[in-house]
Parts: sequence; C-alpha cells; structure tokens
Amino acid sequence: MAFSLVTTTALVIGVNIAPAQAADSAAGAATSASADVARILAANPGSRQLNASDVELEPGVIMSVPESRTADFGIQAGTCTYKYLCLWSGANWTGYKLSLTRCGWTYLQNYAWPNGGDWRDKTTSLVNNQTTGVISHFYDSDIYGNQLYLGPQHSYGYRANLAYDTAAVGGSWDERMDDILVC
Ligand SMILES: [Ca+2]
Repeated sequence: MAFSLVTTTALVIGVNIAPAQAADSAAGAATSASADVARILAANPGSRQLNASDVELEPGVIMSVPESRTADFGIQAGTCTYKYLCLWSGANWTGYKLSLTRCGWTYLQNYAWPNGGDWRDKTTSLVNNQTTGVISHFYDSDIYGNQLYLGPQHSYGYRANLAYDTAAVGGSWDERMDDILVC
C-alpha cells in the first residue's frame, strides 16, 4: 500500500523526493545493519540484541552483522575480542561473524543463518584470539555423523582464506566447518 501511495502522489510531491532519498542514502548502512539484526533475532529464538551490530545467540556465542568496509583493513587487533574464537563467512574477515568463548564443543547447526539454514558450511576465515597457546580444533561432519578433522588453530593465530588451507582429511577447509572444539 505504501508504494502505491507514493506512486500516485509522486507527481504532486516530486520536488521533495530527491532530498529525502539523499538523507536515506546517508543512513543506508545503519538501516541495512538493523534489518540484518532483526533477521538474526527472528531466526534464533531466545537470542538478544547487544548493540547495533551484535546479537547474543546464547551465553558465550555472539553473531555480528557484516561490517561496513570500503577497503580491506587486513588483520587488526580488536577484530576478534580477546578470549574469543571468531569465524567469518567471507574471506579476509568479512561477512557475518560468529564469536565463541565457551570451551568444549560448539555445533554450528545450533546457530541459524538470517536467510535460512545455519552456520554449517559457512566459514571462510577465522581468528583465534583466546589466551595465548590455546588450540581450537575444527571438524566437518559428514552425512553419517562422522567428524572429519579439518585441523587446528592455536591462539593467537588466524586464517585469512580457508580455500587455501589444506584439511587433514584432504581438500580445503573452506565452507566445510560444522563442529568445533573451541578450547
Ligand atoms: Ca560440513
């Protein structure tokens, strides 16, 4: 209804449309992030919003919307909060982020993706910023429930593009990760 109203009145108020669109464009990134946050909240019952970009899915598990970046800043301190293991859906720490700080097993099937599905087979880059020397172990769960070992990552350490990392079971790590022994 809103669109048809705009269409039928466009000729009348046309002179006012351009400034309004310019204002919307300036706030575009924030609007997109809030819509993303809303989708994450809806897809993960029981989750709660922490701030403009972060949603706590459950204690120790935080999902963040993609950061607005116009350039590759490379790896920076603070990209992954200290004492967390962070996963990104894109290469070079882009896309959605999942931050994990609980030891023991994390099963990515428990965390829903905004547009359907879940965090399995999504991870393409990561940072391990847990306390120094802590090692995380990553697995690909096959259709029979067997855990195929991708490999380890010690802290502090990172992998910028899992497509270039060879898994212990063969192939690359990229978009395969399902189960994680965080620490
Ligand atoms: Ca998998």
